[in-house]
Amino acid sequence: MLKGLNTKIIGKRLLYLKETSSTNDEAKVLVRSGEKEGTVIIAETQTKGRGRLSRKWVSPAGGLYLSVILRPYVGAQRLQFISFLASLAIARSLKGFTKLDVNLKWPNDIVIGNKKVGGILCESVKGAVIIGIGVNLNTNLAVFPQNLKKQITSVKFELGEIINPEHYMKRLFEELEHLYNEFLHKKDHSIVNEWKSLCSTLGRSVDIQLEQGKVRGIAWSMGDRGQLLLLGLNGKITKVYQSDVIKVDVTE
Ligand code: BT5
Repeated sequence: MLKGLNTKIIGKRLLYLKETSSTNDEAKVLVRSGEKEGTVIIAETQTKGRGRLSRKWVSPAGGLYLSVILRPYVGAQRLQFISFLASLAIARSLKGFTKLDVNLKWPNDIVIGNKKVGGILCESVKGAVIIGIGVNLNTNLAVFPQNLKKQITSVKFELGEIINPEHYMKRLFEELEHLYNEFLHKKDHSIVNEWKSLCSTLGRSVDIQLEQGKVRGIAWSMGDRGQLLLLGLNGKITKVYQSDVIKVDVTE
């Protein structure tokens, strides 16, 4: 139990693990056995941490790795939006807690400058949604593989000090629950507006890798489902949905 946690559901039940393959996999097992909404599974390290499309999430000690179980009872087409509210909750809580300049890279990266500090992996199982959250909180950058070191950072590195993970999690869960309630009350519009204000991708030139090939243009704005409105070289706007995206490279 987190001391002073001011939520009704999220984080009321916390399961701590020293090590696991992936907290999302643990959450899936719990969902299948009927676990209720709001339960959070946290691990100190993961041996098979996952990102989207089976990419690896490097999960050494010091980072925050957790999965939140939700049962939103909304139509399937709104489920995709949950990753936007989750990334916004991380950005809000990190900014509020550390005063660092935290931004969002479309569609689901939490960044400081142009370096990734956190990511989201949302998965649906049996009508439930599992929000997998990874944040490089007190991680030593030295332990990351060489190829990642240039593109990532940790809160500890940026702040020059360790932050208390329990205090941060309390803030995170409160922001997450607040935004989740807004989502349930169909206030997606205000979530998108705040996302846009923190989105460092907008106004930049991007190369977007889709399954069917690459699209190139300027990240113009976001639509009310979180989709990217891409201004192409031909002057036309294309809607890009996060579920179709393999990779986004900001080129300028
Ligand atoms: C993500 O995927 O960013 C989602 C990450 C979600 C991780 C959490 S941890 C708890 C829960 N349990 C899990 O198994 N997963 C979730 P994606 O957008 O596909 O980004 C993956 C890419 O991020 C990799 O290909 C690397 O380039 C980079 N990466 C890997 N580990 C990283 C780290 N610790 N910090 C920053 N970037 C990392």
